[in-house]
Parts: sequence; structure tokens; C-alpha cells
Amino acid sequence: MFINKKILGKQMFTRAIVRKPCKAMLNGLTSASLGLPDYDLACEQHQDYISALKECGLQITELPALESYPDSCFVEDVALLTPNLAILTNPGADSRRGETQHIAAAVREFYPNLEKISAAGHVEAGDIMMVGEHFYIGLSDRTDIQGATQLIDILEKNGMTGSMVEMSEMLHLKTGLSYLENNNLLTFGEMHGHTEFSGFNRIEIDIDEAYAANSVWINGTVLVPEGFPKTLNKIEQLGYKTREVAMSEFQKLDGGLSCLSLRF
Ligand code: CIR
Repeated sequence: MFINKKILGKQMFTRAIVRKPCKAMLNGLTSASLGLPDYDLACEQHQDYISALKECGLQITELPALESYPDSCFVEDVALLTPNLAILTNPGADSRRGETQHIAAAVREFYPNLEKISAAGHVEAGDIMMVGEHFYIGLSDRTDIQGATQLIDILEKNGMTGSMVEMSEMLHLKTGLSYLENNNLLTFGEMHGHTEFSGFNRIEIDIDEAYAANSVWINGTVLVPEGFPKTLNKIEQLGYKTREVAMSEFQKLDGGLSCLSLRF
């Protein structure tokens, strides 16, 4: 089995799984009113995203486009990869449920024994934020109590912990939260004042830069969506190296930076 390295108490990532966007992404789920994505530009942005992951030291497994699932490039939602355990989720969105069977083979290459959330419950891993060996699980329209309960049981059987987070305003938990290690947490909207996160050094994201609340720490570098200068500056003030990534075509489908990869 693949074992991650832990340096200075932080999880260092060595690999990522991504999936090429499909042409059917134009029919992807969205609540945004930003127009239809431009497929060619999305592919270009996806290639630059892969370059950014490589710059952070990750080896990439790039899966082919899956035309039968418009949202399938958002691989983060269909599996949770922890250092020693992988769990296939059961997405709350009907149109995304079948994506798990397509990610399974790629994940199994690195984690021979897969756990999974069974049909009684729903989880999308965009609702899961990893902080060391603890996993915060947002109860959203896509992740329910039954799914979160199953997930916590699996985590506990494997020496980790999980807790549920009430939420009502966002698609996924990490739409409004990003853990940048060193106790630093980007927070937006309802997440900022949430009692669950009062022990963190919370960095509040301005409403006009809400999309940048989904930024990603990878091995000391923070990937930040392009075009959000106040957030970029706040992250740099904390001492992080940053790398901007253009995300306009994925933002049109409510997809953020974390959604486009499974990092482990
Ligand atoms: C969806 O609604 O499922 C996709 N259009 C966007 C998924 C974004 N994923 C994430 O936030 N983890």
C-alpha cells in the first residue's frame, strides 16, 4: 500500500488523481449565473491546474473524460483519501452517483482495500475537511446525517475521528472553508462565526472574493484561484508561497480548486 510521508506533523502529499473535463460539462449542475463554460478554455485551465500540482511536487494520474457524467472532472467529491484508508462516497446528487464506480479502479491502484458509504446515506467529499487525523463533515444538501454517521464509524475503526458541521448557505463545506495547516483557516460567510472553528486562526474572506475561500494547501504552497487579490495578499501575509490558477470555466459550475483533484 502507498504510505504518505509526514513531515513536521503535516501531511505531505505525493500524488493526485484528476479527470479531464468532458464536453458534456456544459450540462453540469450549477447554481451560478455565470453562463456556459467554454470547453476548450476549461481544458486549457485544467492543464494549467495539473502543472500547478506538479510544481507542488505531485505525481499525477490523469483519468480520461467521462462523457456520461457532466460533473465528473470534480473528482474530489467521489472519494475520501486519507493517509492509510480510502473511502468511496455516495454522492447526494443523483446525476453524480455513478461517478464512484469509475474512480474506484484508479483509487484501488494505491489503496487495495476500499471502504464505501452505502446507499442508506449520502456523502460528497467536498463536504469533508481534513485537519490532521480529524475530519469535519458538513451536513449540506449533498451530505446527510446517515452518510456522515457511516463515515465517522469507518474513520473511528481506523484510528481517526470525524464530527458533523451544521451548515445552510453553501454547496459544500469547503466552498467556504480551507485549512492551510499551521492552524490557519480561510473562512467565508456562515463558516467564519461557526463555533466549531473558533480554535483556529480564522482568516475571513471578503464577500466579493467568496470564491477564493476554496484555496488549497499543498506541501507548503497555497493554490489560489486567479483574480482575487485581497485573498492572495492575506495568504501571502501569512508567509505562504502562492500559485494562482485560472478557474473561470469551473466557477461557472460551482467548482472550486479543491474539487478538481484527489490529493494523497
Ligand atoms: C456539482 O454541483 O456537483 C458540481 N457542478 C460542482 C462540484 C464542486 N465540488 C466541490 O465543491 N467539491
